[in-house]
Amino acid sequence: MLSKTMVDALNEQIKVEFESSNIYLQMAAWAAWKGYEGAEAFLRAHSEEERMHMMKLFGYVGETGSLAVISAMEQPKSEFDSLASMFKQILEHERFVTGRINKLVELAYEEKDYSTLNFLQWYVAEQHEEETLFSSLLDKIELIGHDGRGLYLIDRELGKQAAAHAAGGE
Ligand code: OFO
Repeated sequence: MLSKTMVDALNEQIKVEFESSNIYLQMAAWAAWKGYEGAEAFLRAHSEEERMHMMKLFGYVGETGSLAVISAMEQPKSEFDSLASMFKQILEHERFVTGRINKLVELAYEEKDYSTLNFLQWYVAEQHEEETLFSSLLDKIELIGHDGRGLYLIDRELGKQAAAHAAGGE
């Protein structure tokens, strides 16, 4: 049985993951609107991944006999200056999510809630992976993606990553 503080914190994280999914879906719409097909596919896939992160939490809260609660969500931003600035915002957002996961881990330690601590390890590893992915993509965009040809290459790379992701099934 989880403490009320822990259930509230996990429900808050359900909101964060759901919002992340919406943020990336809205970004996919912007990318499609601007003609970045690769970025659109990449962001759609990432939006699905965030939904899976949310569902994992939703499942865990339910399994422990507590009530998962879906809260009202912030409307995501729908316009961006450029692909580079959008990816900068993604990296910042992922750093924010890492901070939230770290707070949950601290709470689980404080409460000696070893089940939740174990459950959260998956998110700790996932955040490390995502920050690494987005910071390397941002480096590439900043290196080659500012003119038409560079943007074309970046968009193609994002499309390849989305296809590899779909083939890998994760
Ligand atoms: Fe991309 O963040 Fe979920 O966990």
